[in-house]
Amino acid sequence: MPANAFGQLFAVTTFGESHGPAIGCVIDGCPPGIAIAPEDFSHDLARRATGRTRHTSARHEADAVEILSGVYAGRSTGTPIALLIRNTDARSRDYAKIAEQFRPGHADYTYWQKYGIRDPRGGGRASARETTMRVAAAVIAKRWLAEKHGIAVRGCMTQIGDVTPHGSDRLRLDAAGIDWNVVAANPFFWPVAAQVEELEHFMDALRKSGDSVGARIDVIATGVPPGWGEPIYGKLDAELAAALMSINAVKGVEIGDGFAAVAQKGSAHRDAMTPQGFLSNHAGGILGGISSGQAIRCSVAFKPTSSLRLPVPGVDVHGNAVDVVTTGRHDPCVGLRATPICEAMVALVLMDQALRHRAQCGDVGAVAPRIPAGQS
Ligand code: EPS
Repeated sequence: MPANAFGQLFAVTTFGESHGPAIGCVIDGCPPGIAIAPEDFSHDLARRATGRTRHTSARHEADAVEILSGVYAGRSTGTPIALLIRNTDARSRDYAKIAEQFRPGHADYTYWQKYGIRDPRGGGRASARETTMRVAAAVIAKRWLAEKHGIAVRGCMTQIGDVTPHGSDRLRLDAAGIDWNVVAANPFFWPVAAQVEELEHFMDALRKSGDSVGARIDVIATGVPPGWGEPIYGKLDAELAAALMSINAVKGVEIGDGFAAVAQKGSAHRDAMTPQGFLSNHAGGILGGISSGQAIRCSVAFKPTSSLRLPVPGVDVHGNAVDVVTTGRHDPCVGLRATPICEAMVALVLMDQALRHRAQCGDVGAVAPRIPAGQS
């Protein structure tokens, strides 16, 4: 089965390559009546884009969205919404030298093995450029989730290399404790303002060294009502993990305490319930694959970028040993731009699950007792 589409009732298909004429998406199943204008996409697309700070790739795309269908008089009509963004700053000559080589750590080799052909320009379909359309589609999902349910999906960076936020235990990072104004005000989506200068130096030194580094992004969705998620094979956590894993360079996803749960005792991990609210949130807001009404917490691990100017032993398409050196405009930390992408994938999964819950269980309504979210 082709796999460039995901979601069942809010179904998003993306298309396009990094150096092709355009990238785009088609959203099928969008509820009618949602206000949508081209400028609504600008904020989140700019948060994700390259070329806005010296710490990301210097490629500068305008990322101007053209709405081709599905919107009339500023509102969604319920018909497929097609969005298009033209690529305007692709520099394919950067890839001439490595067009016949496989970059170690990159998808070049596996695409070649699978399809027997690949578009080497900018990594083609394997490029992080594709994530632009996920973020665009999620602008609509975020709006619907906020307006219908008061849901906020927000993320921040919680580790870069071995640097972690001062004064906060990642497992206890809760929505109430994060100053989202601080996150919005620095290019690292970092939750601690006092560390931003340290990160500037860290990134400058990294860029000069020619190397790259990994990162961790946390996403918190607040306001999700209990009941979303479809046991058994459409569990909310399973779909979140799959959606987040589908982002370029992701190597790990945790829900709630994730792998730290291995070392916990059951007496500590279970989230005590009181009529006034949950007393902790080790589960990350999901029990049995269904939202509990608590904040949904996901944590995502990004590997270091593989396109480096530092030489590495590799192989070319003819099977010869070569030294691979990648020049061009690459991100020393792809995780730096990943916060809006992770938010987007969480929002798209929630939107789809919301519509699916409404379709099957819309008549059930609110079931008593409903325990307040409590500790997020
Ligand atoms: C990318 C490599 C670079 C980045 C690109 C992602 O592409 P190019 O070599 O064409 O500049 O700039 O990111 C974007 C263009 C974007 O919009 O995210 C890669 O290999 O993934």
